[in-house]
Amino acid sequence: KHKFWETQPVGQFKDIGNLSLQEGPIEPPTPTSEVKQEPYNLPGPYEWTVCDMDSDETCNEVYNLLTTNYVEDDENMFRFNYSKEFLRWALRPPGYYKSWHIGVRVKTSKKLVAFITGVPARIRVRNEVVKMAEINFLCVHKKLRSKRLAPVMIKEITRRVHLENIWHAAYTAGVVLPTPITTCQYWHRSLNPKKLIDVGFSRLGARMTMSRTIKLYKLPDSTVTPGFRKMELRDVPAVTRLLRNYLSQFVVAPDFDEHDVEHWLLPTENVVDSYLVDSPVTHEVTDFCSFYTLPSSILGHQNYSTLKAAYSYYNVTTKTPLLQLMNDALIIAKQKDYDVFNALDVMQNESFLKELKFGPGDGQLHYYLYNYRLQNGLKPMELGLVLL
Ligand code: NHW
Ligand code: EN5
Repeated sequence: KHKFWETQPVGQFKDIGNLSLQEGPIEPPTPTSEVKQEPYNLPGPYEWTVCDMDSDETCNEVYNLLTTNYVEDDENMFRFNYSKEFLRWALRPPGYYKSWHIGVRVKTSKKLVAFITGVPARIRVRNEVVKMAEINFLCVHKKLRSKRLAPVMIKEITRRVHLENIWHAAYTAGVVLPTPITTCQYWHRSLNPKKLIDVGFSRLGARMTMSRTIKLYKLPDSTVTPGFRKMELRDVPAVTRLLRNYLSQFVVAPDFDEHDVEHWLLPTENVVDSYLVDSPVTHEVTDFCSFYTLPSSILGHQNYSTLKAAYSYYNVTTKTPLLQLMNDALIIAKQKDYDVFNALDVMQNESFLKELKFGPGDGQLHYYLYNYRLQNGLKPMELGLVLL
């Protein structure tokens, strides 16, 4: 059934529930000198290219490939539209390797037709911090699908990760592969219900009118938590302490240091937004919330071409109720003209989703580890990792 994935060091469906298999690495590392030194062969018409995301021209090519060929919902009404600034942010964290930004071009025309990326991360699994690659943005042009290009691309990025003496990876997908460590549900909070209904993102509920729906999703004009403000550079040490302490309770979570927090959480316009509670009494940072910006193209609509979506990222509370903090995040997103606020049922998100009028979407997100076995699956609430 899975001709490629059956050959890879990942949990296999036949092994589910087999208690004789130990947790941890599936295959041992080898000396990097024994890693295959030449790239895998592509079919004749294609060649490998390293995509230099510092170059505006290359960044444009990657953006155009993804904007026309990346992930769609199951009814092909929406397609992720990661911005160029977002791609630059996502692909250049501390310690990134340019060689992990892999493109495939047509030899004759040099047209970019496929892409896959990795970025380095330290991910804690139970008590062990494991060096991993986070794999994302796997994309094959629509006209080149089902030609088994994806397995070659996955093997090639695996080889380049191994060359850096890294032997594990984390990734997410909307499709089921061997085998998820957990399966998360997408939830959606309408901010601009009229537009969402107009474009087919959501439907008018039973016994609901448009004006009742608009009233249902109304939010205050300004945030309510005293001391709520945007995160600044000077907050990096305090936010790092808060976040490290908070993430320590989850079975799988990133091991963020101050450099990581500066990169991943310091606000970048239209990419990532972070807010915190700076206690008016003690001037301590007690709570923190963040979301990233990922619009979707609306496919074939008369009046609208993009849906502006915020995605819940990392949220930590020590003093403010999580419900109130997230309501303030919704208020900010509404002020900034987002149409919808999305979240997964990871970490403690379940505690606010229903009360803040999020509804379950039709999409799921499966989380995977490469070359690392977890004995039992996790519950989404045991997962402290959000991939972009
Ligand atoms: S998930 C988003 C993936 N991208 C999209 O869905 C965009 C639209 N679709 C496409 O571009 C986030 C194509 O359909 C793709 C497949 C390219 C998806 N992950 O070439 P073939 C990520 O980027 C398997 C993994 O003929 P295609 C995470 C499939 O099961 N495998 O298909 C990426 C089959 O194998 P099987 C996937 O439709 C994580 C084989 O590909 C997959 O033309 C990557 C068929 O290949 C997916 N999303 O192209 C893994 N979708 O065994 C990283 C399909 O079943 C692993 N397949 O026969 C770790 C590596 C690093 C390790 C380091 C130590
Ligand atoms: C890894 N980085 O299916 C990314 N999105 O629910 C790769 N549905 O937006 C993995 N179909 O339910 C990506 N509206 C996997 C996700 C792929 C994209 C995807 C889903 C997630 C989605 C929307 C639109 C559905 C359109 C028709 C959806 C309902 C919203 C409604 C609002 C009011 C309260 C109830 C829910």
